[in-house]
Amino acid sequence: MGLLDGKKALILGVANDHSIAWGIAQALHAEGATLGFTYVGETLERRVRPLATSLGSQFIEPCDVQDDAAIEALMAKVREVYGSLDIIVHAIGFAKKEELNGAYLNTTREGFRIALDISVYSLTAVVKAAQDLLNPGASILTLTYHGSTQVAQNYNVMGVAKAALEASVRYLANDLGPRNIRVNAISAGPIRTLAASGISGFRSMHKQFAEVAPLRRNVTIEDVGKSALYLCSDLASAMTGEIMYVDAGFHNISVVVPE
Ligand code: NAD
Ligand code: 0WE
Repeated sequence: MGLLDGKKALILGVANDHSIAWGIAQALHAEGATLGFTYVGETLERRVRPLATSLGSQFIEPCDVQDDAAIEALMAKVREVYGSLDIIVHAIGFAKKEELNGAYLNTTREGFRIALDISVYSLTAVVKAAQDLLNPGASILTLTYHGSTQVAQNYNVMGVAKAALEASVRYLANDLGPRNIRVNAISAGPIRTLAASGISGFRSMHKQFAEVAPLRRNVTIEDVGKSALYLCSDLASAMTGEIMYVDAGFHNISVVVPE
């Protein structure tokens, strides 16, 4: 008996086995969920296919969330193969690399548009396209970061995007609540994924995090997977519009006194 026996989940955002979406996929699979995956581009398809197959999934479809037609085509395929959905995991975020360095005030109009389109609007677009497929009791989950509410050096336009994403979670929760569909976000501590590689200063920030966080350690994709399982299951039946921190307690700390 699994917590998610008979549930059908669509996972957006697996790039490789370091991805947060992959940690979540493994946790949902372990409790009996049937999984479908999406990818962008042929390079990532070659990475995602074997991972999906290893969890018994045959649903692996392309979807660039910047493209409404691609989202529509994805949902048409979901309808054809699964008929309905119980879980959507949105683990997608992107800004141009130049925007994640230096002062926020140098953000370009185009850089702002791209970051908010891919990292924020995509959640609304996906939910909108999936609305007729969602079963009562369905759960939608996205990933955010504390740079939404407090300044994180260099996170810049992504911080603004995450603030808008968190607000989107509350509005979507209000829209879908009457159908008993829940929408939540996990705010994860820094994890060394593809999206974190090549960020200047990430290594030292990651190291410092473990020294300051109450649990004195970093967060893993398995940690996020377990919390995601809770939010996606009936255990969280009255939680919606919530931003749940999975950050070893870091966000509650203000001043640090060296030990
Ligand atoms: P990742 O690189 O493994 O995943 C990011 C995913 O976004 C990739 O699979 C990529 O293909 C996808 N993506 C980018 N542009 C896309 C597009 N146009 N269409 C469809 N997919 C697109 O990195 P991750 O760290 O696992 O990121 C997942 C989520 O977690 C992101 O929202 C990120 O902001 C968030 N997050 C990450 C951390 C961290 O420290 N790694 C912390 C908190 C929140
Ligand atoms: O949300 C994220 C990752 C965001 C991200 C990362 C990249 C790197 C490569 C979005 N777009 C891109 N585009 C690229 O070309 N995190 C929470 C991880 C992260 O990213 C940071 C962080 C942290 C933490 C960037 C600057 C400062 C801190």
